[in-house]
Amino acid sequence: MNDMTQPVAAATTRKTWTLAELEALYALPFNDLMFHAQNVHRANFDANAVQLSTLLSIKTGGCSEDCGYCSQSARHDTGLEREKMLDVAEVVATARAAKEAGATRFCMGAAWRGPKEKDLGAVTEMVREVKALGLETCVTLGMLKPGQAEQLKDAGLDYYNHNLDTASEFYGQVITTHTHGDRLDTLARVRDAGIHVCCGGIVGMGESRRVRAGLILELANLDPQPESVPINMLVKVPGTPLAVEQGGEAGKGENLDPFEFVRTIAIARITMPASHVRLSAGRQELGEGVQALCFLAGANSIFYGDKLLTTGNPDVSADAALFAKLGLHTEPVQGRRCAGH
Ligand code: SAM
Ligand code: DTB
Ligand code: SF4
Repeated sequence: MNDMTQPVAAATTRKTWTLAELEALYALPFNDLMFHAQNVHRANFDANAVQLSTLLSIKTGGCSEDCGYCSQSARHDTGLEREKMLDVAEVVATARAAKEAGATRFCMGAAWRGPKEKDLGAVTEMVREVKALGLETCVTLGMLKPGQAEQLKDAGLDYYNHNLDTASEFYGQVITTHTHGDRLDTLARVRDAGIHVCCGGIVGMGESRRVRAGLILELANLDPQPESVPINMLVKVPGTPLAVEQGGEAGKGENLDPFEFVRTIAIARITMPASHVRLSAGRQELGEGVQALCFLAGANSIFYGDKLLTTGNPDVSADAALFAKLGLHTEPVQGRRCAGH
């Protein structure tokens, strides 16, 4: 492990991490871990710049999968109405508003196990039109079949979001309708098609620290590493198994200690030095102080806009106020700082 008191060089070569190294990072005194993460962050990025992505659910609810955290599974009684896919014009209007509000990337999510061919045609049209607005494009559509990633690439897609969600050893306790291996297959298809990979996970699902370390290990050892790494804090949606099982009553389960969340961000930053680490779901619950610690730990991206997919997010004015208080600024498109600058 690096000596935390020494300056850190910008990431030029990759390293394969071990579980023992990640567990050792988790065990560091909090201040030492933060210092280490901040050193890595400053060697690779403008330390005060944050990338803004806006999310839109283009197809909500009725999903065949049984992901234990998800409001959109048809198997969970969350009160969410199944909706049909949004029109292209509605999506483009929302993307235009997101751009005007300051977002640089627009992420379109669909509650599917994977896209059917006819659905993919509509999504490729959305990608083309959103890209034409001058926004980076991202979609998250579930598992892809051979050839589908290429169709998205041809439409100009920049990023595909597909999370590992949790370490392989814990995956079966959260999701049973597809496997961790299925997720890796889709990630390989995305990579092979030349699309940037957005891949992260969720913490706060009752997993152990070892499982959290295992998730970050699996992400960091992807080769190449994902360009974007969303780290979600579980949002406990009443009616989902994970909202109930951890504490009896929905929404009343024991929450992950916020410092453990900040540690996870710091370790993602240290192990994936050139990736954008996104402070994702759960920001409303974390509050301003913990979010500030996350930025100090190396988070340099957020979901920006009043809604995530189906749940709330801090509103745009609250984020503007927080950025002003912290002296943060928005990162322009392609704002990654090159080594040596
Ligand atoms: N159906 C697609 C899939 O599963 O990849 C795309 C949409 S899915 C909602 C995208 C990601 O959102 C999930 O992989 C998960 O990491 C995150 N997510 C969903 N519900 C969440 C919740 N309640 N709390 C935190 N993160 C959540
Ligand atoms: C990701 O990692 N988090 C986003 C995005 N990728 C698609 C979704 C968060 C969803 C939170 C629960 C909801 O709003 O439904
Ligand atoms: Fe469906 Fe995705 Fe939700 Fe799983 S996370 S139930 S695949 S929408």
